[in-house]
Amino acid sequence: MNYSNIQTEDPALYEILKREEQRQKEGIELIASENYVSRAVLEAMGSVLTNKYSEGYPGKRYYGGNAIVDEAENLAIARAKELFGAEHVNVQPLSGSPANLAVYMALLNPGDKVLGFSLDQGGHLSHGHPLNFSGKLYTIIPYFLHKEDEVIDMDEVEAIAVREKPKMILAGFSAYSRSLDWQRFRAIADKVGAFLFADIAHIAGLIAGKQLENPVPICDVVSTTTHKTLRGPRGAMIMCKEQFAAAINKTVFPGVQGGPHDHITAAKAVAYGEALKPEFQDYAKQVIKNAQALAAALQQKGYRIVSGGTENHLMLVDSFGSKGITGKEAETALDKAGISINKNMIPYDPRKPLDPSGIRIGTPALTTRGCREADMQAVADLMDEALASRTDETRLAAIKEKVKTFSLRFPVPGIE
Ligand code: DSN
Repeated sequence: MNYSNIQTEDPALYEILKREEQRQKEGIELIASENYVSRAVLEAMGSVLTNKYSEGYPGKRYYGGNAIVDEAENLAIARAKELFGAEHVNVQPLSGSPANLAVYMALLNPGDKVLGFSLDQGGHLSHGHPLNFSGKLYTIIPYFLHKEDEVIDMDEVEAIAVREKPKMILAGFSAYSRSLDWQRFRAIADKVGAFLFADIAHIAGLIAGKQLENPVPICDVVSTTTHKTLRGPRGAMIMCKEQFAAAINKTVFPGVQGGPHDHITAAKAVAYGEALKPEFQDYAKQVIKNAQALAAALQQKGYRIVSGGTENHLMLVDSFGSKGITGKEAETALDKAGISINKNMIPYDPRKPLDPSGIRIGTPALTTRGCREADMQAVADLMDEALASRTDETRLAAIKEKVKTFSLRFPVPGIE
């Protein structure tokens, strides 16, 4: 990118930005929650809308001069509604956890019972971890995977819901490679009189791209971040049925946040516009095809993929069970080879979170760069080579050169 003003005025930061650009161009990005935004999204994030304060909502602000900001926010809202068929959208949440906090506050009182997918099996911190607001303020009842097939046990979810009578059921994940049965979640929620809240942060782009079932018409409230498969700026939004609109708006602002980040709202509008184009459906389809090709290639090399495969953009690899390589060892070795992944607990992991048995990988970023199924074989080869050479610094440095050669074949959008 042309950072000419930063180059002149802040050479220290310029040098940092250029090195990060280089890292992004030369590396293989497999972190399942990451992606590369378009140049247009970057431009919106760098726009003059960052200069504005606009607490409140379109047409009802606490600051003057917001007529134009209102148009940007309304554009983002209209596009999100079209993309997901939502009755109401709030595009102001600054990120996923604040969005989820606003949903909890809108629907629940402190102490209320919530059913959430256990973090160590694929859930998210804000779905009830004891150190998170969710676990501290609410009574979290976790549900789990079936030990044999590593798929969420919906009969168990129903049994727990009937026994515990939660006020809210939370369906969503950050490390689960199977589709969620939204209709079954709805039926269970209705049976016990609970709100149904879906967190689709990881899969929003696959839903917008019409490759996975859309839970927005099925659930009461749906939150998502906007920067993962949806390929927008770092941020979030909440979609809900009209009956919850006032409560959601009130808890986002003034409940949880002050002024929205209008430059990010503008970038959300740009990203939603991109996701409405037919090409985005091709992208979403290719993300899943690539994930399945990568899972198959790793399985051929003897790595166990949790639940036996993937139906979305990500997978968990049981590196310790398959090869005796801990998640931390794998992350360190792959990092040295220019391959970014994250260590991750696998279901029923006997090891600890900071050095678990597995790694989580995903294909949204590589797919944005134009990689296809055949390229996934090369990625699996490079990963396997790096993991096998994990104690050999010279080998890892040589593999990093191969990773660079591979990566430079695929341009990063937004970086010329
Ligand atoms: N930190 C995100 C992820 O990597 O899945 C979830 O918020």
